[in-house]
Amino acid sequence: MATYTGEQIRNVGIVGHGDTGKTQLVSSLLFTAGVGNRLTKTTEGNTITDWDEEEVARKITIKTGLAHAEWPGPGGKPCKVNLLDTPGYSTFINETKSSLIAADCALILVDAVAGVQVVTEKVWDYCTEYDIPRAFVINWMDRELASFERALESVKEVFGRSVVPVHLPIGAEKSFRGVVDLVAMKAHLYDPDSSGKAKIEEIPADMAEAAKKAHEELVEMVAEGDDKLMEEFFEMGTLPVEDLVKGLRLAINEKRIVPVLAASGLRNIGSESMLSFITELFPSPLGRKTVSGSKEPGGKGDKIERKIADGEPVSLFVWKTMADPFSGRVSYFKVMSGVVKNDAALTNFTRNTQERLQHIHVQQGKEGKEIAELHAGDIGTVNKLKDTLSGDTLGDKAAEIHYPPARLPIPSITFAIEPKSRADEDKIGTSIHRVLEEDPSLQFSRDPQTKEFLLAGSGQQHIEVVVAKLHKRYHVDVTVKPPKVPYRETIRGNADAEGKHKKQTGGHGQFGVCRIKMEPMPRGGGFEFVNDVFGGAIPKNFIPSVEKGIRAAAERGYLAGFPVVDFRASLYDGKYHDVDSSDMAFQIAGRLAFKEGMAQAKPALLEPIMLVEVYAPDQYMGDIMGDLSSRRGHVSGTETRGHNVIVKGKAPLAEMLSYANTLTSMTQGRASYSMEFSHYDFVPGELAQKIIEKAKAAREGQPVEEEV
Ligand SMILES: Nc1nc2c(ncn2[C@@H]2O[C@H](COP(=O)(O)OP(=O)(O)OP(=O)(O)O)[C@@H](O)[C@H]2O)c(=O)[nH]1
Ligand SMILES: [Mg+2]
Repeated sequence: MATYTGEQIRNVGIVGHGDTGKTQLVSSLLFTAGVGNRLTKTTEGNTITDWDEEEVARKITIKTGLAHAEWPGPGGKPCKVNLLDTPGYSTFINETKSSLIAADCALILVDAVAGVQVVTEKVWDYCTEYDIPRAFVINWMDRELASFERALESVKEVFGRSVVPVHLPIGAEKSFRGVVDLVAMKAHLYDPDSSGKAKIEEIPADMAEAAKKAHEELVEMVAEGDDKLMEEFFEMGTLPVEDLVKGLRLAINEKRIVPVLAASGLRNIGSESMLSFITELFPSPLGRKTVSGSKEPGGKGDKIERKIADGEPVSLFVWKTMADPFSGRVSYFKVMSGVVKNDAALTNFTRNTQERLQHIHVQQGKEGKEIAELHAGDIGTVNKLKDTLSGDTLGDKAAEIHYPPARLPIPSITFAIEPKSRADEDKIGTSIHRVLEEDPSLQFSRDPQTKEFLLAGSGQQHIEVVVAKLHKRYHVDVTVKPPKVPYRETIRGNADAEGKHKKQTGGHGQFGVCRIKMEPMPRGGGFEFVNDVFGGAIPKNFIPSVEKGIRAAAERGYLAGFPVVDFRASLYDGKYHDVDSSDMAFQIAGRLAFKEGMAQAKPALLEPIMLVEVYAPDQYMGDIMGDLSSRRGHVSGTETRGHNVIVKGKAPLAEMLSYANTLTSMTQGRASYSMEFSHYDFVPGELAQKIIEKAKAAREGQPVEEEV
């Protein structure tokens, strides 16, 4: 395998709404660039990037697939194009967010019929968060009713005036056969046999006028950001191609211009033009010049700006982990600085351990190919690291740095899963942790009350995929129970409570007394413990015991078994005994004080409220709004997008568990929505009572917890 230096690399995130044809486009680009000997298709389940068996079975992308191809770049020099084929379904969009960290530019795919959809806006926001230059691809141009103009209009309406075409489609629907390159002002006409190869010709006469107008618009926008080019433009009324290319490259990198291309991935039309666009106009990883990290983990300590260059100390960021039951852990990393050699010994700064990178690879979908070294900016994989997980930074021991991991929303829906047999129960812990390594947006826990296994993710489908993986890879069978709402408890008032634990058994006794004040804290405040003990009423070493007791009791809940949050407990007095006091005695005292405090402090139930965005044709607006209100929701606003409308609002999760089905039947499947955790709010009184009663009934029959 050849190695490439930073300026020869393009790391392209392929992003967009579900089913806009990302995986198919990646297949076409790879095939056109000479990878593989035929055009693979998602419908046939044989693409390079959707290689996971769940992806093949469901025909959607679940994890980001990585592949690469070589294509000539500036001056005819070979470039390595790393393609990150990301998921587009809302349920799996956290994977997109966490892998986009590795990209330095992104192609946002837009359906030529539907225009901008809910995930289009989401991935745009991710690109903004990571500061990634981007371009749009109006894809599916071969489809019936495809309209470049309409899709472009919807993109412009949402993303503003920096959006400008660099390609115009030649023909549409069945007669879509190529694109006009508005930079070189040539037509690229594609083979009808899906080879992806194009003949370069003069612009067809019937498009000459439109192409000229679009070219002028592009030239003007490029010149606008650059005084020298502006002068040249005014003098000559146009720009020479070389200057236009240079200016456009700069404008894209500075995010002043967001170009628009046209394609049909399935018919393999537009692929050569797109590959050349990527290598000629998209930035290399060096386009960012530096990456920011911190001296200490978690963004703490001094900020460090590290140059993305081969001459710098080695540092890697691990953005993804795959757990293979046979070959073990595969870590996907980006070389942030320096040159990584095969067999390098590096420090994992996040976990403070040493790792040896035996066998570094470049990835072609599922296959890893060994490589001797990878330069700053490139993306690779390595097998069998001991302690390294997604989000970790590795590097030269002498030059510690920590790169920030992706910030993912907390998983919104919790399901109880039940092992089918004793053997399944024994294996569930270890196998699920492997699955969790691959997907940091999942959470696994055990309900302290009911002892149920709880799995939280972003939707039913997310959990189903985990269940299928458990079955196929690890032969663990579980059943999924209906989703649970992660309620919380809190207090609305203050309390002043005493916890007294006194027991005399035989010679040695147990003694501890504590007095605490409890008060509510703002939402999201969690739990705070304050030590206000003066004069040694409780010895120092027992103060953490009280805190531990309160914390444990709060975790178990008071009203209905849900964790108590957003309150402060201040320990201000107590009593002890020289002989009989112990850590355990004060833990119990803490727990008793907490219980008494809860009784006084007006306990209340909290429920998660979700941010909901629905995209639909405008005729459904009334139905969607009415339905949301009937779910105790509030509509905060609506926006129009051509013939579509976005309804934004908030609704309690408890009312939204089956929303996907309702929305599909309400709109004949023409709407999409996204849902994300917003905040916790009080459950209305009557409903709260029902939940509390239900929890009580569920707990009956459970073994009674011992007092110690
Ligand atoms: N007619 C036509 N169909 C296409 C085109 N691109 C993709 N498709 C079809 O659209 C469906 C989805 O294609 P994918 O490539 O899997 O879409 P995706 O964006 O990767 O989907 P997710 O990864 O699940 O978000 C498949 O049935 C494709 O055959 C295209 O350019 N034209
Ligand atoms: Mg896909």
